[in-house]
Amino acid sequence: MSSQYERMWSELGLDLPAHDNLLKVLAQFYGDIYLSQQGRLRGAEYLDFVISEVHGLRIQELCKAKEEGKKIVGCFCVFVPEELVWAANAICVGLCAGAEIGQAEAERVLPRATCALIKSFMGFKLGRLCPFFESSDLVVGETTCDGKKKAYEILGEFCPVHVMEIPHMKEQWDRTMWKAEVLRFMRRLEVLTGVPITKDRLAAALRMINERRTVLKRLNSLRTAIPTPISGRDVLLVDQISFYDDPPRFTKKIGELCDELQQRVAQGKGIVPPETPRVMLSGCPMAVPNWKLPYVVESSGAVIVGEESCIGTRNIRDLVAEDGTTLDEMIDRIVDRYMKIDCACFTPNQERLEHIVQMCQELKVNGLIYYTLQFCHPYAIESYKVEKALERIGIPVLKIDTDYSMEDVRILKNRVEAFVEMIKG
Ligand code: BJ8
Repeated sequence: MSSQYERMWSELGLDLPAHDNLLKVLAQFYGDIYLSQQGRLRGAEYLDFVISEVHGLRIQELCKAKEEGKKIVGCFCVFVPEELVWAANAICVGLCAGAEIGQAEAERVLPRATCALIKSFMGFKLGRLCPFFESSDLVVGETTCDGKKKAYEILGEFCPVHVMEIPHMKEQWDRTMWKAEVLRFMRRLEVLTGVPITKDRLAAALRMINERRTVLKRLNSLRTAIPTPISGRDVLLVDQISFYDDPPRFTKKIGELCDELQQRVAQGKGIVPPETPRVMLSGCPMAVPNWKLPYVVESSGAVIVGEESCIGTRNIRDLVAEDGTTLDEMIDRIVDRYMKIDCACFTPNQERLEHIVQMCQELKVNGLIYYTLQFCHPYAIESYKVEKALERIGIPVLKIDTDYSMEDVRILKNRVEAFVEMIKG
């Protein structure tokens, strides 16, 4: 891919040697973790293609859109109402935050004891490694956890950043504040693009994003079958790609993959024997190319059947109601939908516990792996309540606290293998 796109990357200002290195690591990872799987669906060719062109064709599309006057808006958090971005005729993209590369750059401005996700996005920006970042006309941050909130102040020295104030409770006052924030974001987008967000434009954007969430819901419902018809790794990849690819194309391709999956389920076929221990992951989001733990789990005799995470069910559980007839009613529907997010940044956060219990029961899991990135206090502290809630329904929990390095893979594998042996019994 390198020579074909080198000019584009250079015009975007990427550090070409460092970027080449990133692509090499990505290709090797992908080969080892994804292409080595047996019995994948034909529809997985779309996933392979998107990943092989993630810094190529997709970026070319973004550059073309920019030439035509469109703006690119980069985001990190599922709290950012992307419907507004599309309604303002801009393109919304998720920014990379799942690789260790760039960490040394990040540690020039951030304390070492910062979570890997924050260090990763800072490293990508400072190291000029990510063409999505370099294409973005605006980066949207949020005041979810303290690490992110303070890191965006620094990031703002290197690119235009808009920070959304996120409520941390769910009282009436919090909703009022959140609606004001949504409206402030809407104005910022209108100034950025010069396109007023109208009722019709917003209705079309709501529909488009609802359709994407609906196809992901279908995928998640099909994978509940026993034997499991698709690997957790592949479903995670689908979730990750949903943040990058063009929404209508993604919805169509994943719809086709679901049709194939449905046939497989009807034939009673699985990618693993029916007695394979079923595991659910819960906790911090796994951004591309953070595939370490899913690989460890699925190469240790278990299969992942659900992800309680933002790159997982949290982002697709709720749709925005499409019954608003005025612009203000539509904004209200957006406000209400996003207030249902149960990120660990909220207090209290009883809904999350209920969702986890419900998922474990519906997916018939044998065990839950609670995943935290080192130095992530919201998710690490909330693990106490999750473990207690699951103890009440007899689901064993394994807690994994790690980062993006590969140094602990052996240790993780030993711990996961022991857990899988235990839940098998
Ligand atoms: S809505 S989960 S995407 S904030 S892992 S940076 S919390 S220290 S990512 Fe998140 Fe939005 Fe919540 Fe979802 Fe901080 Fe923890 Fe790091 Fe985190």
